[in-house]
Amino acid sequence: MPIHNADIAAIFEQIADLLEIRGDNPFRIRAYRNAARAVGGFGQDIKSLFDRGRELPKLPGIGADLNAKVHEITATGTCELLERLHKEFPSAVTELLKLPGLGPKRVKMLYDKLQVHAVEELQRAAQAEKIRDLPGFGAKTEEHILQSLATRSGESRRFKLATATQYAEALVAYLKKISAVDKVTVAGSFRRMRETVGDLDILITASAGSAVMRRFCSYDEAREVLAQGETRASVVLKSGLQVDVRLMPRESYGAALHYFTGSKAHNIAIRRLGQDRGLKINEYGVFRGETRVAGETEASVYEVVDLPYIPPELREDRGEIEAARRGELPQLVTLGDLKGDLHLHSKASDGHHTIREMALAAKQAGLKYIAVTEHSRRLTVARGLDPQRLLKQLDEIDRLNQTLDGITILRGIEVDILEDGSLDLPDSALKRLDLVVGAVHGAFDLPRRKQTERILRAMDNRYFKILAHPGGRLIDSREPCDLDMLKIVRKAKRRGCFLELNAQPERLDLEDVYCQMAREEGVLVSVNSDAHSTLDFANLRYGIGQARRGWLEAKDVLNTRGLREVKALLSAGR
Ligand code: DGT
Ligand code: CA
Ligand code: CA
Repeated sequence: MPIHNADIAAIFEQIADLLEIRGDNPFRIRAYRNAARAVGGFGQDIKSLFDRGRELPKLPGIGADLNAKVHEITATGTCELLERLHKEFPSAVTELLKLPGLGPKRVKMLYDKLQVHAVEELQRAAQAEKIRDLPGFGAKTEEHILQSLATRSGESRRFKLATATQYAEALVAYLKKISAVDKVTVAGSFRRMRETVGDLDILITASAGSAVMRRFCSYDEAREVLAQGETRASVVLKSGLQVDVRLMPRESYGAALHYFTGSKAHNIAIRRLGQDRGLKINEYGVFRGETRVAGETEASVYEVVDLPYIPPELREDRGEIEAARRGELPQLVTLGDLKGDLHLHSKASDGHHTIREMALAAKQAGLKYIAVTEHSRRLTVARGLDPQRLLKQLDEIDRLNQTLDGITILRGIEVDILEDGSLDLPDSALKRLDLVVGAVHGAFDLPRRKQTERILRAMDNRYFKILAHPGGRLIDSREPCDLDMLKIVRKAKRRGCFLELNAQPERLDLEDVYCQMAREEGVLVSVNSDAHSTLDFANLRYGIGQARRGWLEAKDVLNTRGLREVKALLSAGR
């Protein structure tokens, strides 16, 4: 039975949610959440590791009991504890948890106080205005609930890029093992590195058609075959992710790759350029009359319309064609350009590893420096640091820097930006640091003017350097704050501050259009992992994907610079 890390993580999350609704021991709940995080972020496929007779390396938060559960899940596809919890609660409760804005705490409240056990009951309760009177809800929340129920019905589900990557990589490996198969590429929004993807569009070349499609459709993770022909097939995976596979002739591969990578808007613009030159461009090639003139490679498609190759991340018809024509396409930043990471956590706040372990993992990931940036005291759930604990940590960092080779640790903080724009720690503590990262962790729904002023005011602090996850959104569960981003970018420019592009898969925040704005205004962006474990450095690739979608070059990214230059930029203006 195929089980991916994401499936194991999802089971642990479900257990945690249901335990929380039940009102179970908070430590136990937290243990399952940590385990979900550790498993979900683990770089190798655990099931295939076990299949090869290997064991899990020591993962944060995975003790003997949880390790046994990981084995149980990979072997049986489920977990006895989850089954028991499912018997305790109606299955519709799990549906409630999927609604944006409804975490287990709120679902528990609805369940206990209003006997809401299903989405339909939720809707009725909201319409009857019963929800607004529950502690911690209010009329606004009630309205949000009704809105999200209304939009939910029409909207099909999208997958976060990092989640889709797990499914895509396993499937590509499976397809490549078929001996008739030659090339396999995932095109579509996945290749453009969009933050979420609707479905996977896979192109292959192979010597024998129908047999390949048969093998694809019998992939053991396929739940449903929607269509199966000689040269194309569509299936829905157990996860709900749809996959379209197309077999293309070798001489059409570049044209097909171009066509199915999209975006549609980009394709239409390119096709129009072809028409101006008397050419027909489609997924089979570029044609003048009946004669094929290009299409074996993607570059050849661009060449016939007198353009240089345009990287997939730029293909959104947002000015890339004009830039290409002028010879002004950006040289997009790559993962290998990153020299450091300026936002991460250790055990001291809500991370899972020691500073030393984080530093060694960063070095392993090819980085030269990191900044340790724990939460500040206001964030009690994350064991935020007060000035005293912070100063103690600085001594620890100094000691580590004396013993570690090939990696330097900067002394930082992720300080809370309070509702009035003041910072959660006094200047006397901040001035001891190499780096102050500021972040909003509450009051996300202030009106635009207030929210913007809050950030601008925080930036007035002379020690403030990087605005972390500027939009504050979580892809599946929280809308971005209402902000005048242009004002913030310009203030950052005046103040010598930087904006973060947070690489956590559910954040990917700065959004691409604001990366482009920062670049145009001359504000550097810092692509940071916000790692809470040694495994999280792997997420930098998604941050880089987003940076590329935002047109960023290495020179536009703060942490592509060497340590000395970064330190100078961080200490300027203090
Ligand atoms: P998604 O799946 O919603 O995340 O987004 P895409 O971009 O992967 O879109 P999808 O899967 O519907 O189609 C894949 C690509 O195929 C798309 O990016 C461009 C191309 N394509 C689809 N329909 C059309 C069309 O009507 N005209 C043109 N020119 N291209 C199309
Ligand atoms: Ca797609
Ligand atoms: Ca598709």
